[in-house]
Amino acid sequence: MTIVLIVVIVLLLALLGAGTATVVRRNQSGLGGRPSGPTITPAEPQPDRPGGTDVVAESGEALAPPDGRPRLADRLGRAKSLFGTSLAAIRGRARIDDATFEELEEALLLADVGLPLTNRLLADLRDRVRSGEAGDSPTALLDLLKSDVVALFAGEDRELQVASDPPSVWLFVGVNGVGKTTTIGKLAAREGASGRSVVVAAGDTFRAAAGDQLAMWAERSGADIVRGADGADPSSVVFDAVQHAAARGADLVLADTAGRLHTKVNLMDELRKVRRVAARPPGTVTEVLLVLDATTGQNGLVQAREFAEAVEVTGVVLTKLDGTAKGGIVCAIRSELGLPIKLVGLGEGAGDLVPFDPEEFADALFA
Ligand SMILES: Nc1nc2c(ncn2[C@@H]2O[C@H](COP(=O)(O)OP(=O)(O)O)[C@@H](O)[C@H]2O)c(=O)[nH]1
Ligand SMILES: [Mg+2]
Repeated sequence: MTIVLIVVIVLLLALLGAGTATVVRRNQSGLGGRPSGPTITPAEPQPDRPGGTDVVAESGEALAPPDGRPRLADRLGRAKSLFGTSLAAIRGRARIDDATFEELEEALLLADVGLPLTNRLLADLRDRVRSGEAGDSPTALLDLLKSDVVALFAGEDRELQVASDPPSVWLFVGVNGVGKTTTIGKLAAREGASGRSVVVAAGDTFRAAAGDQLAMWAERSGADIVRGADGADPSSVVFDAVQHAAARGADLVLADTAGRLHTKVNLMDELRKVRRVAARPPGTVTEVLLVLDATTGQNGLVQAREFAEAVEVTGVVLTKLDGTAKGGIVCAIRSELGLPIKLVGLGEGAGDLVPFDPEEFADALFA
């Protein structure tokens, strides 16, 4: 009797599964001739990766080990030089007066700190100057400003969370071109190298090339990829990825999503659905990371609010900080959105993603 029941259940499960994850492929990225169901490409065994640390990026350079990661200070070239020039002028002044504050205001606005935060920072500095904290030294004034900048990020939890019961799902949201897929690729490499087994979910089924791009990153980092046909329901792809992760005991599902749909309402509805489905047991959504492009400056803040309202965003990944002269956007994001900045993108390579470190950031800008 029990055996009959088990057989019936197994048959039922097999039938249910047939509608979704139909094909399990090995050793190919699923390009060309794909059937309409989601495709799962298990990771290649990585014989050349004892310990899983020696991943080679496309450019051929080895992934930076955790202690050899790129430093914010080295990659903030443009932002540093713009802000640095303004600061040098202020430091060169003989005393603190109205003109000093005007110059500082201009420097902060130029760096994209944004008007509300600039006003707050300056008001605080004026108070502190009045109470004699800076003496009459512009350099001491800048030191106070630097400590205010660091204090902006105090108390934020920048740790990426995992559930006690795997698989954990990290969902990536944000408009087209901000760097979602690239960030997932970098993280798949990083998490894989630190010993976690990773499944990436190609949830951007709106753009034909998005799945191929993710497949390339998955292959490089040794992660499994689950993808659907172009135009497939992204939530079913993410659902299949979670099932696949659970079945093979993987720790982490990194889920890509579309950044554009026919309408914004469609997109937000879709993201809410993806989030709901990803959170079904055995999956636990522990991170919803909003990816923002630092080079879009204040415009990014408007998009950010829309995404934050639609899905419970747990943190921000700020990409392309290497490509902007306006490093102050980091401060604006923190103060306007109240979200922790968890990761920063400093380039296109697999190793170019670092945890955000406020002290290092301030040191670099105020150097
Ligand atoms: N310089 C730089 N380029 C980046 C960074 N992150 C992503 N990109 C590039 O931005 C472009 C769009 O990235 P993609 O991941 O496709 O964006 P998505 O549409 O949000 O998935 C690609 O050319 C990436 O190589 C970064 O931190 N620095
Ligand atoms: Mg993408």
